[in-house]
Amino acid sequence: MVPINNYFSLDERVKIALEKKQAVVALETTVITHGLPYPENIDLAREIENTISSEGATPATIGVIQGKVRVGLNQIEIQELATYPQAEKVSLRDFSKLVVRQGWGGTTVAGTMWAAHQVGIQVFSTGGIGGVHRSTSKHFIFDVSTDLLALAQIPLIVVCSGAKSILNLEATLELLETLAVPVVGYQTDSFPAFYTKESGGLKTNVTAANAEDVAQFAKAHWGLGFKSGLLVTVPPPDGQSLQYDEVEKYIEIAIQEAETKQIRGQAVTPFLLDRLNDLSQGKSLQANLALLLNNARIAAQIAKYMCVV
Ligand code: PSU
Ligand code: MN
Repeated sequence: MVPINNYFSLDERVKIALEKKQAVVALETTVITHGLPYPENIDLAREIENTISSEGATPATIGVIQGKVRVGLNQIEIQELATYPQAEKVSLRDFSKLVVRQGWGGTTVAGTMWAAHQVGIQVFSTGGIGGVHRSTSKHFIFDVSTDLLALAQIPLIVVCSGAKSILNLEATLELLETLAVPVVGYQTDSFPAFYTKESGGLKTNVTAANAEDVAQFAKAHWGLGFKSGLLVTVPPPDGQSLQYDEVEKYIEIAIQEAETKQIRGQAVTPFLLDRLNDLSQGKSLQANLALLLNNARIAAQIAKYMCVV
């Protein structure tokens, strides 16, 4: 484990769990600051942590609080972060700026992976990762999430429900292949599109039978000397998947709006997520909550198997 310096603040419960080599699951906070509306985001954060605890693992929600990279935010800190007016979106290149400026921010998948790895956490649960964007401009714009770079470089198991089809999912999967990131389908070989169990025939590169199987893939991957992460994709739970056509309609509207308003850079994903929440009038939110809880439960089980030597 990397020794913690002053830039980090490690919660005592998380520290003890890591020292005792117990299961810990990292959680991101961009979903709180830039992904979901308030106050649903706060309630959800609490429920996710409870789910992980009830599986016998320790949750470690990660964010930047007044210039400190905090691993294991408590409920008060999560509330403060969710309501902090200038909370930033923190990916890999943003940490140093926030540390120096004493800023506050929600960590993206990439940011959370990196902070989790610094303290020795191996498993991370989220909803959807960033990836290769569909074009939001008539001009060519090359918008690829740092999440993919992080998956290529940081040895962590990332449990998610694929990615929202606001992205070009086929290009995202191709790039994951190029970057040599194993994409492990949880009890399926279909790559999920967040709201839907399938994504027009896109496939994972291996199927895991259960949490123990996932842990074995990770141990083998790292035991062989590879340094990349593993992406574990869990389909949204039954009864929670939305109609593909309906979601597609909303996404096309949202992308069109992003183009008209010339939304660029870091603002693209939060803009699209926000419009999707509005256009689906809460339906997408319901599905979002259900899969986040489901992914957290499975991540906790995987984390427990990672502790078995
Ligand atoms: N996709 C979602 N919900 C999210 C995100 C993506 O369905 O909340 C967030 C995650 O934190 C992810 C980030 O890491 O957006 C990706 O942003 P970008 O595309 O700017 O890298
Ligand atoms: Mn981007």
